[in-house]
Amino acid sequence: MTLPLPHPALSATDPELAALVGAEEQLQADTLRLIPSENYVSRAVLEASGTVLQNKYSEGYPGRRYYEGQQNIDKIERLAIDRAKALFGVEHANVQPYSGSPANLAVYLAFAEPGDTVMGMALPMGGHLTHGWGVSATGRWFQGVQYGVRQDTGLIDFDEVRELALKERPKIIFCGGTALPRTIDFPAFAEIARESGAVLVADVAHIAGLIAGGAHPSPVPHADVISTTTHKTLRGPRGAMLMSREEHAKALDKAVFPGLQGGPHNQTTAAIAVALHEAAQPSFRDYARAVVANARALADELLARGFDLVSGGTDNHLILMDLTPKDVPGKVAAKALDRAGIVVNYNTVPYDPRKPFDPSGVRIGTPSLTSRGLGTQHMAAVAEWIDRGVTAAGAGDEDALAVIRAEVAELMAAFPAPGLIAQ
Ligand code: DSN
Repeated sequence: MTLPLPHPALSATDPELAALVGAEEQLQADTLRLIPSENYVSRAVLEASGTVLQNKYSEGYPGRRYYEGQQNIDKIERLAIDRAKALFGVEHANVQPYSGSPANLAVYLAFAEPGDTVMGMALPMGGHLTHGWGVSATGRWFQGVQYGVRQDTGLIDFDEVRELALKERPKIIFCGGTALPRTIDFPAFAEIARESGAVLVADVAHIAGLIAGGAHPSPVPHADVISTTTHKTLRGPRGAMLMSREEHAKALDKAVFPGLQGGPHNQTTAAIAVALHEAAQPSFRDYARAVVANARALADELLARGFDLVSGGTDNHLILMDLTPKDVPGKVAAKALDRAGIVVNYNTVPYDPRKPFDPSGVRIGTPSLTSRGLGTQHMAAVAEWIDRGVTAAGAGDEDALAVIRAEVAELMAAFPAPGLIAQ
């Protein structure tokens, strides 16, 4: 099928919007998408998220709704719940959070009171806004105590985390984040949470697909609560889930609804169910392993080209590059790479002397390119393009960026993107 995909009703009703959707389809097809939190969903997931389920209000939970006409919706939500429980091996799953930030807010509502101390990784160290960072509601309404990584290794120092937890006695400890290239040691966090009397929340948004596919250790049974988005490595729609042992089920459910949200987005619930079904297939285990193999190969190729990688490499899907030695600011590099058809995001690195809106680093990852079928044999070319792109960014060489863009488009044309082809 050639792009743009046919959207006959949309094109007839709103050609302006249809053209923009078509342009985005073309962009996603032509570019090398390296943002580690993005992916390509299947056509099945896209179809499920664009159905008449959109039309239905369903406040409450299956069998306990405040609206009638739930004959099908209850079954859909139960299917999503059962599939999440089976895939991750958990006793309880709530599939209603609208996205990762609301899911994490629900955890606060379930286990803490405003003003309580909570602990998480600092945002510039690789954590997430909702883990108690100052500008977030979680840092304004709670006392956010933040841990980081060691400057010399780029790794979490568990002695420091323990010391901080025992001193501050947080109600909640978050582990996980948005720019962590290394395996998260869930047992070590669980021990600290037990010693300090905190609820341990594993925010596995980035690595949920790797966990489901057996390519990263599971937080089960170490974490009290598992929070995740569904659209990153898990390759589902934009949404989120909270999972736990049965003992926390009621508190979490009450926090999501009626505590924080109204009616669940049933079209998203359906698409989550489809994504969980896909993630339970043997081929998804191959995918998860390939994501990690590609990231490791790409990291090696970048190191060979003199790039400075935070923590020296990666164990997962993500690579954080400190471009200070290349003398090119992260934002300048990211914008130049975008012009070269390579989509990344600029990012702070631990102990970054620069500001978050103009930081030293660039964050990349392999979930999307792996979904298109690129393998370790392609990572030298990807690293080479990044290297040439960063050099061109520093030199202001637009011609060089245009050459890279053409080369990238040629390779991507040979690897059609899931969701953008007829299946
Ligand atoms: N925005 C997500 C990411 O890119 O990692 C985290 O919320």
